Amino acid sequence: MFKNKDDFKNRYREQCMTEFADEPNMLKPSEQYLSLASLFSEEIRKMWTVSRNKRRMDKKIYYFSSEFLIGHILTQNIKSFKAEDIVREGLKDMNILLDDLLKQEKDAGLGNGGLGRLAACFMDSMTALGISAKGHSIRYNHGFFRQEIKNFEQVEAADDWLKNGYPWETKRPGAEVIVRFGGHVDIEYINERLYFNHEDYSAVKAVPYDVSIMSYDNKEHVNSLRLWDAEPIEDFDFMSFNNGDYEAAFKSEIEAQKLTQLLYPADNHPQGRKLRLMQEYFFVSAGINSIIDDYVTFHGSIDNIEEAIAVHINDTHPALCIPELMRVFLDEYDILWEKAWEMTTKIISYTNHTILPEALETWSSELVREVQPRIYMIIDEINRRFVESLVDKAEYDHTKIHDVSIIKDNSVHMAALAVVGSHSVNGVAAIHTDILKERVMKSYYDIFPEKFNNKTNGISHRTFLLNANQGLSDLITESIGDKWIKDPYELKKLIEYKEDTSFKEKFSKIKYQNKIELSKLIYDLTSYKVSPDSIFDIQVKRIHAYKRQLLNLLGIMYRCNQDTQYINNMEPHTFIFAGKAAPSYTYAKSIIRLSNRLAQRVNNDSVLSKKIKVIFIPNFNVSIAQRIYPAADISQQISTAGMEASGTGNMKFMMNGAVTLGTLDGANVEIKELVGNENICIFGMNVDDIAKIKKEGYDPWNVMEKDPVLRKVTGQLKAGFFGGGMDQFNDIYDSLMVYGDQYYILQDFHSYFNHCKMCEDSYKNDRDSFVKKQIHNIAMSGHFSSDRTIREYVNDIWNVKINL
Ligand code: 26Q
Repeated sequence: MFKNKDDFKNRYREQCMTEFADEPNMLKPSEQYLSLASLFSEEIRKMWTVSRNKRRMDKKIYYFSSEFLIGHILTQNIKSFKAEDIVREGLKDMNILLDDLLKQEKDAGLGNGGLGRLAACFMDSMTALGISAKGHSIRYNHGFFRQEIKNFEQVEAADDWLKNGYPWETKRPGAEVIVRFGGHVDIEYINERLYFNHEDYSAVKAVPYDVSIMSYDNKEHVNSLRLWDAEPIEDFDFMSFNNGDYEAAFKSEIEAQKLTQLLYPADNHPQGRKLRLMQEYFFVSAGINSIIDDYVTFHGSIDNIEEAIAVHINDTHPALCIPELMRVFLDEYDILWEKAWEMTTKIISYTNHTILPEALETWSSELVREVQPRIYMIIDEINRRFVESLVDKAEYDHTKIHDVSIIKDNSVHMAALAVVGSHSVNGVAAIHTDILKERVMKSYYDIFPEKFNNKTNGISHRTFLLNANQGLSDLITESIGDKWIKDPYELKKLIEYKEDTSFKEKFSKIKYQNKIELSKLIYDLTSYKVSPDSIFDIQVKRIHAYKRQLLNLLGIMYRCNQDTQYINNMEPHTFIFAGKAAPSYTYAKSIIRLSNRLAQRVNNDSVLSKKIKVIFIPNFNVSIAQRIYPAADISQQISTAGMEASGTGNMKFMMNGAVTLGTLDGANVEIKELVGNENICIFGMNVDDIAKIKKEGYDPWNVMEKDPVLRKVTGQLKAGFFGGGMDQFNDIYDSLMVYGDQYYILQDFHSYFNHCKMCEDSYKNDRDSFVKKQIHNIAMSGHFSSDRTIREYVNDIWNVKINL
């Protein structure tokens, strides 16, 4: 991209002049960043066109997801061009530090957590593997909220990521699409055919913004993420403007803008809001129509489209892709139902991310009809035909048919629609897929066993190892070469370094240095000082009852209630938490308050603070995550067995050399199988134990009353051990002692605590064996690269060839 350092300097200077009319060193850091980003962005645009033209005939993967948590991308883009050294040195000559500029980039926080970040990792891997892929989502004007901690509580602030412009997007007004809402459908019968006319609808203009996606050292291949924004259709109403009705002139604009204004901040606990359903239909309809338009323009007709594209839906949020494809085939291309259905199911595949009953999406039939009546009609007809296909089968009585219906009790069940309307249904970890087949989706599995398959999640090892942990990446490359960047299974070669003293020393030094860096960040963000000589024991993820941050907190409180001798014998231990609570989830917010209160209590106690520190890092996001994983010794993955579909944080920690302390849940099960029992710390009940105890009945009081310390700890939740008065954690206390401890926190407590001790002791007494475990985890982590996951999707579901 740049011939040499001077070439870079000239072009950067020029860019600064064009963007901000001043010399680089006269600009503010945010302006220096924007100039650098624009310089790369322009270069990428050139590659984009080349890449597109080269791959015109490829089968295309369209990945529909209501969330893409891409975070920041400048680092990645610089690396794609292998330009890091030139840029760093060139900027230095101008008295500018590259690292300062990198910090200026705002995270594109267009996602809640796991599901959204998975979509971003998949884009990275598809690009690295040379697959022609396009993501479709929403250009939320406000991404996931910024979390501040004030007076121990979470306070939400709006995320303004677009305020200074986003240099990585390209607006494409030429590709805009009209999306229709509301109205009613008139049916006409002409020449023995039915025609459906959608009348009195309101229309919104969907305008795409394409974000370029590049991957490491593969600048030949640029994919894109198409983010849809909503604009009013009517041109600016000059009449009312001139007549002085200023507000009316902007009204339609205000209405359209509402659609893409915000990302709903609830994961695994959606509320059935009309605007949310409209968002889903908005990006689905815009995306599907733009895909079909492109296809027909290029091929001259709609024929064989089902061979040339794959549309993947990331959970049920984009499940309206199914009726929308049907609508276009039937109403716009006059294709008969049977053929249209065959084409649709061949195109669509679906991933399920949850078994929590409260997280499964359902919408009231009235609402769906109100938002898009033609779409409702099509879902109704899909359901009618599906039910009809079962009626003749002897084993399907009324109850069974009702059980599997897409529409029942006046609501539309999106997971049912997704299963019936796709050719592939996958879970995200082996145990999760088994639970889908055996329990949650058993009645569909009985009907369509051939559709069900597992695709264990993965993470981009480029984002979470290469870019996040420079020290460790350099050590790995120095030891086994750099092939692991393209083939992560190469990491296995590190196994033999477990016996290499010099490697182990270097590894420990790097881990220590990463802990120093994280300590600095913690000091900046919380004003607490922590020691890099202590164990860094970390649980970072969304705050949710089933993830059991409370188990971790009770463990800390349990230690605090031991005698002085116990405390003095402890290995210094820093417990680190981070994660956001959905703004309406009061229990989760109480957990955040408890963490911060406990931090204040412990960190300021003259005895306890010598051995224990508790930290809550505010505003967990991709950038902060990349600084946390590299510094971890222990990774806590302690959900109630059967409830975490997969987890991906567990993989990010493992890849950076942390030992997992976890339950047999989600992908922990597969981590255990890979690294072996001696390199992981597994505790607590498994899925079968939970089923058994559920059946037999469980009384948390029995556990609590047998253990005086635990009794004291639960008492402290009520009596205010933390300052801030009594009763502030009543909801937490009640969840355990009044509402029957649904997540079996007390039942698992002793097993948890003993295993914490074992981890701690192995760190304290046999550091060499602990370091070996860490290295072993890194060596086996290649399997959890999303490159592996994408290869499986490609071979088993999408049926495309990899171009590398
Ligand atoms: C749905 C409707 C209305 C509003 C919001 C939502 C909504 C939004 C986000 C529902 C769920 C989500 C996110 C779910 C999620 O992140 N699930 C996680 O997915 C990961 C990737 O597969 C898994 O590793 C995690 O186990 C799973 O919890």
